[in-house]
Amino acid sequence: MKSLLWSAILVATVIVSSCQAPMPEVPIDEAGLIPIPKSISSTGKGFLLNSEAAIQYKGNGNKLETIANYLASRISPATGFEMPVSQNFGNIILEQTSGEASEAYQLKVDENEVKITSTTEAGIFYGVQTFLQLFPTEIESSSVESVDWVVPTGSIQDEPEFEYRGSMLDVARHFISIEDVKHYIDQMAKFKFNYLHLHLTDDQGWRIEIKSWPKLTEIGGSTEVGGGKGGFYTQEEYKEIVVYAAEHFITVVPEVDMPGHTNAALASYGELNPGVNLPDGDVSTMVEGKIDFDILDRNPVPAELYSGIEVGFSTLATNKEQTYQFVEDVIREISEITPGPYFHIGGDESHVTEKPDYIYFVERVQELVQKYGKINVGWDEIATSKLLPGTIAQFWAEEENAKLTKEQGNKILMSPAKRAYLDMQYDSTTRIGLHWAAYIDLKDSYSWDPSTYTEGINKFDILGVEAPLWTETVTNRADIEYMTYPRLAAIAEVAWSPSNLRSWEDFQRRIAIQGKRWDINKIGFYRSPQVNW
Ligand code: TNX
Repeated sequence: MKSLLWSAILVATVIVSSCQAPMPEVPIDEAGLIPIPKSISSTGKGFLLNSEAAIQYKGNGNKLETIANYLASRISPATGFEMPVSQNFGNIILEQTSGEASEAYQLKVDENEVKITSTTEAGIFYGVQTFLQLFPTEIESSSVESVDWVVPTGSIQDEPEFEYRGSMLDVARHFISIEDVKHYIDQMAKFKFNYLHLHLTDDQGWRIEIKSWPKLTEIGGSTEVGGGKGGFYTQEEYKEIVVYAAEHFITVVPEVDMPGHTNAALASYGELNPGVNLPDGDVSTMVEGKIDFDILDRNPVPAELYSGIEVGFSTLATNKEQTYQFVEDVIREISEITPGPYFHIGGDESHVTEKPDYIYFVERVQELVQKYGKINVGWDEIATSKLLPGTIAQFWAEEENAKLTKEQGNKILMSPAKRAYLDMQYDSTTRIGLHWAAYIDLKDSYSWDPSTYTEGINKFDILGVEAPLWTETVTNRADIEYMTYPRLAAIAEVAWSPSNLRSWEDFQRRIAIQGKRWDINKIGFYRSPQVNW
């Protein structure tokens, strides 16, 4: 009996002491962190999260409580722990410190306590993402898992290389539901992206309610590539996306593509179409079967709705005042519901706009965007016109345009199609996607450096990096996920981490750990043969 008691005590002691000094699966500097932080130092022990764990937030920011609740909501489901949030106590501390505002954060984990500090709430949110990636992958589970929730100890100092880290969703070619956009935001946030660019209009669809021009969505929103029923966001729904994104420290950048890529608008309002060129002074009327060019010019017929995927055939009439009234109304209404600093005016592939008309249009529209308090962004072609100070050109195709941007003293957003386009096929067998720019497997999206990619363009000319997902061939959430992951994680690291810390071999190892998380999240990512998943 006595010996039985002793052995029970012995077993209990072993259990308790092994709980007190748990070892993590891997040390902190071998964890699967993406993007890789600027500096990591390991102290080689473990922090065991148990049912007593609590989150404490400190500081003045009014979003700190939201961040703390977010962290709790990411930990509770898999652990089953309650994770109370308060300003008074907790062994997981989120602290906003005073000092110059920066996205940098520090994360310190010791055996008893976890502390995340930053001078900004955004920085704390990034620290939270890093902390979550240090947990066993089962933390992603939506139901309770019996796992030792051990986090490796040590400290991390981190800050982003580029201030703009974005992805774009083309909701025009195929409409994307609010639920799918939110789901995309959830994933972006995990990799510390901070801008979501919404390509809201194109030849095949107009996706945002404009109250002063209601037919844009009534008619222009009624179809999509392939002839489906399309769709659009009401202004209230758009605001809902903006708020949801902001809760994840992501700023929405709305794009209205013009003067090309405008067939949906041209189908909604005939008067936006260029008329037939009038012979000088011709005021002939429609008599005896002859066309009245004057009337045709004032009232051109609406275009047909379009559901194909060719580009470059449409243009707004750049020589009519009515067009600028239209453009101003659109910019005003969208700017009013967009708290972020940027408004994207498109400007790509306007192949049927005469060059001087294009330049006149882009210059005039930039002024309108500024009038409503926003900073212009446009595809790289806009650099062929005079850019206003502060206007950003988004490099996708023409290096020459990137150079023109720099020469004008403006900054560049890097989205080289050969590396950053999420709609390119991985290889010739990929079931969807295009390949006009390149086949892009994971290594291609990872192994490039924005600061050296274009000759003559260096870090100081670059605002950041963005990965666009064009949706000509992408029709649902499964398609989105298949094209986006794992490549978006590579782009996240390209945008966040300094190039001297990046290594493809190490990324291969870390992305495989990320793949386990995606599996648990039921994200249907592409299992690139370049990785041992
Ligand atoms: C080019 S990228 C486009 C888009 C297409 C995309 C398809 C850019 C500014 N224009 O209109 O959707 O290629 O990859």
